[in-house]
Amino acid sequence: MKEKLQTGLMKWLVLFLIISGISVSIKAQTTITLGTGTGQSGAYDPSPANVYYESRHLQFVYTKSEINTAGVTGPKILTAIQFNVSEAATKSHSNYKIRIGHTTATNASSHISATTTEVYSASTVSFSTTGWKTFTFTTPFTWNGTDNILVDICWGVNTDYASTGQVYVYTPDVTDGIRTKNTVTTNACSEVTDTKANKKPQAKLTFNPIAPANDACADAQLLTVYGSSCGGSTLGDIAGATQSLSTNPCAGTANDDVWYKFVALATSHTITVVGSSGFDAVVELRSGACMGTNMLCVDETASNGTEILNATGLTVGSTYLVRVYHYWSSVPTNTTFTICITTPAPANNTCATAQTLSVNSGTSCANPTTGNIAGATSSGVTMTCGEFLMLQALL
Ligand SMILES: [Ca+2]
Ligand SMILES: [Ca+2]
Repeated sequence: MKEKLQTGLMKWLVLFLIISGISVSIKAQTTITLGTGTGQSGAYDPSPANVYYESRHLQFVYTKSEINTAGVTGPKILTAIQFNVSEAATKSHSNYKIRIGHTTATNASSHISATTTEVYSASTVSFSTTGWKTFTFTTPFTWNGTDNILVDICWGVNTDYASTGQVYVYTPDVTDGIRTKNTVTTNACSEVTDTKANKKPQAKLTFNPIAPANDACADAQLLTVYGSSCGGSTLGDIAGATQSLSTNPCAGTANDDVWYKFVALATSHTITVVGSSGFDAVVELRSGACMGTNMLCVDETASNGTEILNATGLTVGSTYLVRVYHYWSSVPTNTTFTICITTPAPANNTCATAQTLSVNSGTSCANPTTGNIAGATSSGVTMTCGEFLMLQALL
């Protein structure tokens, strides 16, 4: 009870620190800014905002190297892109499409024929105000972390044109920073780009972590069940995980749960989860097929604590589910933990607690007793049977 009270107080203290603005966690989502300076793309030159041509097909590249330098390493999910509008466009864009692909090209010196994913499309887009304009992708792009990122934008055919719509570009100019195909009465989206300029748009890219392999119950990771001691903990990570169950019978907010499963070797097992610094683990045991039925929850410690779930009443040979998540809705500074399943010693593990057997009255065993050595440890008796006799025979 006292421990629970302390844990509760600790959680409220952490909540107070968060509300007070004293950050104890960081968002897993990361936004980086690429390019600096006050150079502009030009009234007629290609840019995501310009409306001088009724239709345009643009290509430009953000390199792995510059993304890494800005603090992001892949693989990651690219979820949004922003451009910094320096001069508003006085006409709107029709049928605006943003497509993203992998490329080994480091600039837009040649047309890039990479496979792309259409991440955003809209029948009308307006760059009518200055400042950062955000495009949140309806289909996020999974960046492999090794290639450069091709941004391929097209629109048209617009109903009108004007020599307006500029964005801030890398300053000084980047050689072959952007390329375009310009058309007036036909749509350029599938046209090969044929004109290049040294005006690479500044951008903000937003990345999310890739979901862990065991994010969904159906992909629960099978854990080894050890004997009396842990033969090796499994490292878990909730980075990028999302909520699997709409209702949560345990404490906290399960918006980042990951799943494990194990086959019971005994009627009791001990599940030990140790959270890293900042990680406040909640552990749940569930039975049955996915998502299963709640059997037990444990949340006795706060950040960096050890949670011990004592599972009892298990059926030997049955598969059970274990769900682990961070107590708070925010993403912890460290998203990892370790998990290990061990087996408590059986009741008759020692000579002093030897089990009394029923003696069958006849010559047949009508009333057998089931035994289980899972979790049993050596009682220190000198070996006189089995392997010892086998050794003698070999000698
Ligand atoms: Ca999940
Ligand atoms: Ca906890």
